[in-house]
Formats: sequence, C-alpha cells, structure tokens
Amino acid sequence: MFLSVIIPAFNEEARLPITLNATREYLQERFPEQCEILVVDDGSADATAHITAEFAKHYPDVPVSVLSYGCNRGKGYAVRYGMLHASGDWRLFCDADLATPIEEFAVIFDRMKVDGTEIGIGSRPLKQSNLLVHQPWYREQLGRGFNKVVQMLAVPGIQDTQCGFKIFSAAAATNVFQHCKLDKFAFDAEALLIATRLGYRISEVPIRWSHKDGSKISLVRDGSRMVCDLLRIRMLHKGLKRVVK
Ligand SMILES: Nc1nc2c(ncn2[C@@H]2O[C@H](COP(=O)(O)OP(=O)(O)O)[C@@H](O)[C@H]2O)c(=O)[nH]1
Ligand SMILES: [Mg+2]
Repeated sequence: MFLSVIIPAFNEEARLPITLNATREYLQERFPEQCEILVVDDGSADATAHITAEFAKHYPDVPVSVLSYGCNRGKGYAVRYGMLHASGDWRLFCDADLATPIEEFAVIFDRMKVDGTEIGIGSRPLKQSNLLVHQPWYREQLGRGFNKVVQMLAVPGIQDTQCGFKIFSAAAATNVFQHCKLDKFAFDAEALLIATRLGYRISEVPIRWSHKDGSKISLVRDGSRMVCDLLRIRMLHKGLKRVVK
C-alpha cells in the first residue's frame, strides 16, 4: 500500500461527504489501487460513521474504512490512532474540511523527495503560501502568537505546526506516534518535537489553504488546554534517543 489518508472526524456528517469524494477522486486518478482512506471516528454523536460506511459501499474502488473507539478523545488521539493503525508506506493526515486541498499532497511529497525527508508538513505563513480564504483576523493573530510560544518551548524553526496536513513515512509515523501522549490540539507540536529529537528532518512546505466554516474548536476551552499541554511537552519527552542515523 503506497498511501494511507487518515481523516480524524468528530461530528463531521456535514463536511465529510465532499472531502471523501474529493479525496477518492484524487487518489483514484493519481495512485489507483495503492491507497486507503481511514476515517477515525472520534466518538461522534452524529452519522459520521454511517455516512463513511455508506460511501465505502458505493465507491469500492478506493478502500475506505471507519475506525471507531466509542468516545470523544480529541484530535490528537484520533490522528495517533489512525497513524498507528494504517498500513501505507506513506501516511497523510488531513482535516475533515479539507482546508488544505488534497492536491497539495503531491506538492509536499515532491519537496520531501528533493529534501530527502520522511516528514513533510503543510505551512500557511510562508511567503509562497497561498491563503485563498483567511481565518478571522483574531484567530490568525492568535495562531501567530501560539507559534511564537511553540517555537520557544518545543520546535524552533517551524513557522506553522498547526496546519492539519502532514505526511509521515511508515517508519516515522510509528516511531513518532508511539511516543505521543497528548490527545488534544497540541499534539502536532508534540509530534514534531518528538520527530526532531529522534533525528528526523522536516520539510515545511508552502501550500494552498482556505479557511472553512464549521470549526468546532472553542478558543477558550481548547486554547487554554493547548497552552497547558504545550508547557508539559518538553518534560514529557526528556529521555528520547535518536533513531535516525
Ligand atoms: N474540534 C474537534 N475536532 C476534532 C476532534 N476530534 C477530531 N477532530 C477533527 O479535527 C479536525 C479539526 O478541524 P476543525 O474543527 O475544522 O478545526 P480548525 O480548522 O482548526 O478550526 C477535524 O477533522 C475534526 O473532525 C475533537 O474532539 N474536537
Ligand atoms: Mg478547519
């Protein structure tokens, strides 16, 4: 299996069908018979799992599965679960709203080949990034502030740890996500810190990106949790040894 696309999904019945369709069409055209889509149902109370199962029945050309564990654990847990249960040589996780278009996979992957890296991440604030629809200004500013703290506490030199579009080789996914402990939204920063400690280099690549309505993030609840988690990251991962030569 060449590629697993992992979509963490919490109550995504409204946004998922378009995303599944676009992803399936892209994979079918670019890498026929070598891909799978894994929707990780993060304890949704709506028809997320049902819609995904119906979609899989209608379009058997690309295997689509739902992974469920019955309760809402958070995006970090869902992505980790998907990354560790996938079988692709390469593993992409992307948001259920496809704010980063699926076509950006090739853009990042091509850069990874040039750089010789096993981890590639989409990035929004770079000069060549193309933000078609911006987030509300206060969220964009909060994001910039958050990145400054992330760079200070976890991963210096990365301009955007939070973009929900990241590619890992199978080995990198296993090595990194087996150490991840954070279940909520600070997991990206944690995964990148672990990756760096293990010796992986990361390609940060400008992408096309559009803000999508329907975000379920609560700035107060999720934002304060993110900051608390961020303060713990370095302590959580003190003893990691390099695995990459
Ligand atoms: N808000 C939220 N999203 C989750 C959770 N678990 C998984 N996700 C998924 O994480 C992604 C977050 O995207 P979104 O809500 O659009 O956040 P935003 O784009 O960063 O504002 C989506 O694919 C969600 O379905 C959760 O517990 N809460
Ligand atoms: Mg979104």
